[in-house]
Amino acid sequence: MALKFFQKPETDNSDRVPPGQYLAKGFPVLTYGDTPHISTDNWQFKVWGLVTPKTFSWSDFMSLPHHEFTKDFHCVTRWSKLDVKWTGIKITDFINLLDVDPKATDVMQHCYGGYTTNLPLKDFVLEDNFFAFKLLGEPLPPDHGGPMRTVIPHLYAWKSAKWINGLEFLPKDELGFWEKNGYHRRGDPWKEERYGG
Ligand SMILES: Nc1nc2c(c(=O)[nH]1)N[C@H]1C(S)=C(S)[C@@H](COP(=O)(O)O)O[C@H]1N2
Ligand SMILES: [Mo]
Repeated sequence: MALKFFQKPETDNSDRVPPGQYLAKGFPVLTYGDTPHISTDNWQFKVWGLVTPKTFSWSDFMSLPHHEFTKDFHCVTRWSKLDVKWTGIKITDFINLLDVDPKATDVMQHCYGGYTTNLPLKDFVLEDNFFAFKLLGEPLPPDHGGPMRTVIPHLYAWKSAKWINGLEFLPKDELGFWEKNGYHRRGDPWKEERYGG
């Protein structure tokens, strides 16, 4: 069975690439400002707002179940990357540790370096969303958000917060960094929710 002499037909991924996007070569880095460097020893994660406030350490996070995720990634500047391989912790598993006030409808993700991005809770607390701490089996590189970022695969990648260090639970939507600068408040790549809205 000389299978290696036969090439698989080129896979047609066009149905996985949202309108107006093209496939990037490699995995571009997109950051506004400088890359913070945070060691896992000093890393802290806080929750506040409409939730019982708490601070978590790196080992608190690591004690939650780890999963492999293979997800497509779509940047609003029009590049997409298919099948990015991450290791992470489900956002649903983390949220289960918290005592969130039922009046909370939205969440602001906060990051080392000051970046913020907002989401309705119904877009945030989904089985497919996760905190990523490995990329291709290696510790997540600082440029890609290491030691820890979120990945929200169904929305444009500016919602996937690098160097995340906190969640603020809100009674209504508020705008994060790019959203204040004209990006869409939700950012569904299949509806091309790029700007405004
Ligand atoms: N903290 C922080 N998170 C961020 C950003 C940023 O500038 N700072 N950029 C966002 C944007 S616009 C994109 S496309 C992705 C890029 O992730 P990557 O650099 O790993 O490709 O991160 C998002 N998360
Ligand atoms: Mo982006």
